[in-house]
Amino acid sequence: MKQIIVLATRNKGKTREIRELLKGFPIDIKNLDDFGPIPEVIEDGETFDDNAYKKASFTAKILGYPAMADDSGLCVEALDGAPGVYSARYAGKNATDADNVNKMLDELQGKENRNAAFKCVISIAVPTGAALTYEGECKGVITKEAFGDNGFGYDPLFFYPELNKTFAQLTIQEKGRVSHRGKALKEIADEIDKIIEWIDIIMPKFQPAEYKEDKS
Ligand code: ITT
Repeated sequence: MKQIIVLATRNKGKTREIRELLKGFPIDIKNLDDFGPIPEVIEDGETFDDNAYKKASFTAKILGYPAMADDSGLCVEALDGAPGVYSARYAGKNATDADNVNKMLDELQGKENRNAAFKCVISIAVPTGAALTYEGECKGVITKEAFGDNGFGYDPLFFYPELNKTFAQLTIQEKGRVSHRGKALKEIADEIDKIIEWIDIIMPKFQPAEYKEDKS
């Protein structure tokens, strides 16, 4: 039987990439949509680690299954590392990808240094709160306009010099071979057997209460 792991994300782009890069492994990846409504996690951590752990452990605790969460973002040198953990909300609370892309282009207007890095932390947690952490990083350059239609988020602005394309001009498989998320997922794929064994040992086992006959 495959090990069930719940993917604790509402982001469709992340979901597509994680499912693609972990396909063929002995895990059954469920979505949050496979369950009823569950409370929103408060993502108020100051680091990718904090937020990835919050999302994974909260979901595991609420649903009673092991959960995997990805916290990621774009860190831009000329913006002192911003938007970082605030990447999803860079242009405001309900910002779309296009809003964020436009804000980034505005903020970098006239800036010479366009170096940036995508960072990703993936946490796998069980309901007791125990967790494993994986990380990946990818360096690139922010373009002066958007190129490409694939991917999501800031992909149309993230130029990857080694392939001479933006991430939005790569296929999901090409991006996965070099991206921050792809690197973290490669580590997970490399030790998937150990992870499944760890989950098996550490998952709380259900013990029915003993029935005691009342002899009084
Ligand atoms: P969940 O918390 O539900 O997973 P989210 O979109 O809010 O979804 P994050 O808080 O981790 O997730 O923010 C990640 C943001 O960083 C994401 O919305 C994009 O704007 C950006 N980002 C992360 N990885 C990216 C990638 O591979 N390509 C483009 N943009 C990316």
